[in-house]
Amino acid sequence: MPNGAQALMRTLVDAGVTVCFSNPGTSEMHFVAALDSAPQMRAVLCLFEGVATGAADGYARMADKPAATLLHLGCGLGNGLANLHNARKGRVPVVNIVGDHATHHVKFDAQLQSDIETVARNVSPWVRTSQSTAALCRDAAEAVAVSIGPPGQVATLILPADVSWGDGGVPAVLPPLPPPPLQSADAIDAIARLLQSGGRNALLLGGRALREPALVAAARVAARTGAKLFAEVFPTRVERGAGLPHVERIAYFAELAAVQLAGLDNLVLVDAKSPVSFFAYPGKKSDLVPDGCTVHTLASPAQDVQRSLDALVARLGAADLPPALHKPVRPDRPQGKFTADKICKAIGHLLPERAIIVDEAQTSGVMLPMLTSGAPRHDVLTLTGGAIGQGLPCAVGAAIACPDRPVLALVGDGSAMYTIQALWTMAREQLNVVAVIFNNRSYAILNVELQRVGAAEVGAKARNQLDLGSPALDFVGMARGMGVPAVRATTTDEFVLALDAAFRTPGPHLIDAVVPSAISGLKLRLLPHVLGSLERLPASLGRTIKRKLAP
Ligand SMILES: Cc1ncc(C[n+]2csc(CCOP(=O)(O)OP(=O)(O)O)c2C)c(N)n1
Repeated sequence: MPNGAQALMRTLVDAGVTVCFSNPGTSEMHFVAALDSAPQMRAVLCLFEGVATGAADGYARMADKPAATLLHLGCGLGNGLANLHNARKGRVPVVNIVGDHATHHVKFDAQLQSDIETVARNVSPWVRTSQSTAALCRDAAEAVAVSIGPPGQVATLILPADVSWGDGGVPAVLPPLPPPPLQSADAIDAIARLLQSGGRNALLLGGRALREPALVAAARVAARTGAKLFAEVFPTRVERGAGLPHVERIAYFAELAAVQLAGLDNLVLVDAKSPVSFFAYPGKKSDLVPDGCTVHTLASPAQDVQRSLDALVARLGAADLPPALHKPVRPDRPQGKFTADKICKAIGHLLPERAIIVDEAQTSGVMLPMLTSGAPRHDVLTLTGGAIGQGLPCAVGAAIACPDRPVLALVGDGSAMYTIQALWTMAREQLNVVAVIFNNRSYAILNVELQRVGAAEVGAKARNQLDLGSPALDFVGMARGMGVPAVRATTTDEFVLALDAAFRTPGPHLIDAVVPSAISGLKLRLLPHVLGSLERLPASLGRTIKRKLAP
């Protein structure tokens, strides 16, 4: 008869959960011991819980199934919350196993005792403290099923130590997963009619609608009706590049998003949320849906996205229409002054086939979508919940999910420092990750935000809160100290050579790219014009932006 932990391990593996990103403590020791009873379970040690949770997020985005995390009580879970928040916003399945004190120990309120359920609830709609060894595996199977959804979500199973060590564990099987419902025929019919009505219409694609089959279906709808295709501002995973349909991402800056959406009569949501401004700003609207535009839902996150889109294509008689696809086109090798834009250009120039880009480049990545749109097909994973410190961990998970694909993590220096320990896991697991740190020695985006919120006075003390230059961060030293080969690039040539070499050599690499802030000084004042050059905006729209936003 297995103990609780051994039966739990079996249950997870049988349910398809075969990777566990762990940072354990004493209350999880039986779970740790049980790892050796399950050869199919890969256990990946992470040196901070935020790395474990971000890695589970990245893994599930690419593997299309959940990984487990193993976290130590309320404090360990709390350390992992920011990246669980990103997973929640991205509707990504994650199964947290959080150890707890043995049930008879709780009343003593020992040092690490805390209310774990309360910590979990903010990110995890499904939370359960398993009450007995006999019930444990049924709870675990339910957690996996709930996490898969759709919609994908975070499920948290709290595992008291005595439930884990108790005898009498009974492995359980995953309950049947009912197929997600299709949008009603009436609703699809109504959407087909309005798309053919001749107004200005658009589809807003999110979640699973940004994968190739859904993109192709959406592109057929666009070809038939003239509807525009938008993507959510921070997609969970978008498949893009040469040979795939193009979608314009809604801009982070609400001023620009408003211009993108201006004049729409109908906006059709496909596994996406109606667009809102990232933050509130004095005197500005939070809801980005323009006045006079009606919002419709073709597929909610709980519905079958692909079949709903296919039904719309069939209803429009568009199944045989050729979708508009991106042609293969790469930028030339960059030259001249070393800037963040040159890095994006070098990436467009060199990106290997089937790369996975984890984009936490912040201000430095503004030109990335444009400069990679015709690169060989690739996936982009973005900061779905805006909680920084996600890029390096997410790359760990993506590389474990797809060991045969190159992973490129693009990370701002400020963002990198939240979860820099991820480098150690990359080295230990010998993951094919190239990490590019945009070392602009600043929280540059916050300089922009300082302007945008209309703060009355900006003095030296305020500016100092956004400055990372003193002392300068040595990412080469940090990477080498954790076993990751690293180089510093201070010129465009050095960067291109370093990136090329890193892509050609297996295992992890870090490039500490010392670049000026992409948006500082003059550029800060010219920001609206810089925004105007974003991905594939028609010239007329660019002119409108300049008119509306010029300082
Ligand atoms: C968990 C969390 N803490 C703080 C923030 C606020 N924040 C947003 S961007 C940012 C700075 C990012 O700096 P960096 O990664 O260097 O990119 P840059 O702005 O320089 O392009 C901060 C601190 C956040 N979004 N999430």
